[in-house]
Amino acid sequence: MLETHIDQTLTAFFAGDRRAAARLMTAVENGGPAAEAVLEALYPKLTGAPRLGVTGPPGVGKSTLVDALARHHRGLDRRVGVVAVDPTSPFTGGAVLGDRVRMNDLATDPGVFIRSMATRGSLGGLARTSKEVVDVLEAFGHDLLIIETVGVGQTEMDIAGTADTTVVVLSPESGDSIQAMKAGLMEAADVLVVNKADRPGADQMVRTLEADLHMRPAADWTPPVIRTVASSGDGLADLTAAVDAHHRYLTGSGDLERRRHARVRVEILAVLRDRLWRRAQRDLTDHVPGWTEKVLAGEATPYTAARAMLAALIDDDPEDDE
Ligand SMILES: Nc1nc2c(ncn2[C@@H]2O[C@H](COP(=O)(O)OP(=O)(O)O)[C@@H](O)[C@H]2O)c(=O)[nH]1
Ligand SMILES: [Mg+2]
Repeated sequence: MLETHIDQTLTAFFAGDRRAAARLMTAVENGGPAAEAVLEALYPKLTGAPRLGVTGPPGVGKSTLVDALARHHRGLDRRVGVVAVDPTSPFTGGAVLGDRVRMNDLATDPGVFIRSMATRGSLGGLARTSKEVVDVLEAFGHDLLIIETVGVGQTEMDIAGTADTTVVVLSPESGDSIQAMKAGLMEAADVLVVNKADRPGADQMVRTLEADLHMRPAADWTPPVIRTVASSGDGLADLTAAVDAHHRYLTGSGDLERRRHARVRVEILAVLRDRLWRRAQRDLTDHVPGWTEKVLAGEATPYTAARAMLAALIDDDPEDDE
């Protein structure tokens, strides 16, 4: 996006134009200098609105639950922004469709903004820029941000780093299939949900989870286990109450501030890493073949080569950075 376009789009965005919001999210997803310009302009407009992460294995009803939560908060006249991170389709490289098509009534509600993102090849989890996309939604004036991700492997930790409160969703059917990821999921959970409570096995699942929680060392916050039927809205009020209670706990204990502190720290390091990497790619690529020859000829090691290139990069005038 060109600079003049960025300025025009930002003006439209601050006037509440949804298409401008979508364009800014695309710019942010594409990364590079345009993304940085957008995020820098938005940063002062961040409100600190609560961020709710919803994660868990595929098929447990996360999207249905997120829809139901969004409707619930709309009923309280809150504006809701949703980022749904979907596994990348091997065929299109895009977010799996179908998921968002369901949200018909929400899609036409100006108080709700739903953005789907692909995971870009990583195994489920947060797309690298999803935090920045949430920033755009927050600066747009949403009162609540919800991030839905498929929980596999490292994701839970990612989402815990992005959200204030992480809701881990399971269903009676997830039983055995979740054993492998259960430890990670449970560790990330601030609130546990057994969705599809209309299905057999829900009570057993709740008991198992509660027993697992009792095995954990005592902590100031023990995740409550909530039963929901996302498709009918049963348990939604309990879930909202649990999330609110967790938010009060976070505020009262100082944890919210600590989490946000950690988030900014990670953010600074990520920006630094991106900038260093961009400069390295711009300024060092030409030197790599020469060093490769030297290493192969026994005149250098990969370590002396990297050290020399890094020293050259740092000695360069930082003013020529774009
Ligand atoms: N019986 C029942 N089905 C549900 C419930 N919640 C979601 N589903 C269904 O489960 C399937 C997967 O739901 P979805 O929200 O796409 O799951 P996700 O992959 O975790 O996002 C869909 O067919 C939903 O209609 C529930 O509480 N009870
Ligand atoms: Mg889903």
